[in-house]
Amino acid sequence: PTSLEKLNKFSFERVLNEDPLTHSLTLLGAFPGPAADRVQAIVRIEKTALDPDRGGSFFGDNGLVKRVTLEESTDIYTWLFGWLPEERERDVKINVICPATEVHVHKYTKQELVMVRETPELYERIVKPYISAFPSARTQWVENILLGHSEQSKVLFSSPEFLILPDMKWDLTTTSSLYLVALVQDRSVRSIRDLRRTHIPLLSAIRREAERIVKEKWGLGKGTLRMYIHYQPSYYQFHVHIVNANQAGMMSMAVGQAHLLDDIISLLEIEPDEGPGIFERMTLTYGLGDQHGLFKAMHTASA
Ligand code: M7G
Repeated sequence: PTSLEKLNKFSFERVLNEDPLTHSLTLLGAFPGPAADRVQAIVRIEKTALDPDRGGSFFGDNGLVKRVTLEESTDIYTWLFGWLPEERERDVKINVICPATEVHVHKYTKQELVMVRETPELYERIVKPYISAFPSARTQWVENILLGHSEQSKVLFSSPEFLILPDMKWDLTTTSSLYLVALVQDRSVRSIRDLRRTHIPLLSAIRREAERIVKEKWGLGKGTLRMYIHYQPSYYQFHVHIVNANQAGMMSMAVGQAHLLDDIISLLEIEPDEGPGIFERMTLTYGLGDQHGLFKAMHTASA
């Protein structure tokens, strides 16, 4: 569905999630398929940010705010609801996944989080087999980028070891919400559990190149980036999130799930030369949604 005419064919089934913080709704429904069938789809609608260039245009004789209702007024504080004119540009951003699989439906359904403690033993017994059985189709998009089949023109840095390119979440222009991703070529590194001392040069190179790129392309200097790795990630092909340090409040930065690249490098630096690696020995604690493929097994087994 690439036009309003096609979007209007959406048959709504139910709300998967609602998030007042991001002003968004995630809907499940279907679009007509090629053979009079129905194709399951997820549509996420999000109110767009207000344009700072219009900061001076909200009030006044011909201001953007056309109507208000008073909610409350006490002492020096007042709050009201306001209506902007219908012709306001780009009110919402619409993201569509079609066809959407059951895995997508689970991923986008509002989830109850529980914290689980993954010991090295639970990793070996539950998580490692789960990662090994992960359908390769789900990381096809990474494979396409690594092989140079997709998003090639967007790649900002490329070496035999890794690529850096804009994350799908970024609008490619707003530097305050800059979001890049580094994708590692080595398919054997599935998650931070696989990192060893020998990976320090790779991780340091990602850090160095990311800092160089944002400086050269967007003038973002020292200390402007927050770089982290998810555990659990959604995709078990090693990658690093590279985000503007001032970008706040994203759920994907939650403590437990996001591990600073700097901390990981530092831990590897103190890893002994002999014996099992630090990430082989650590208990990793994280929040798991009740729709996650690991939820049942980990919730039952976790201490
Ligand atoms: P993650 O930690 O595995 O999972 O990160 P998350 O989605 O729960 O954060 C994967 C990252 O890759 C996310 O930041 C996605 O926005 C990003 N991403 C996902 N896809 C399917 C694409 C894509 O096709 N292109 C690009 N450039 N980024 C993607």
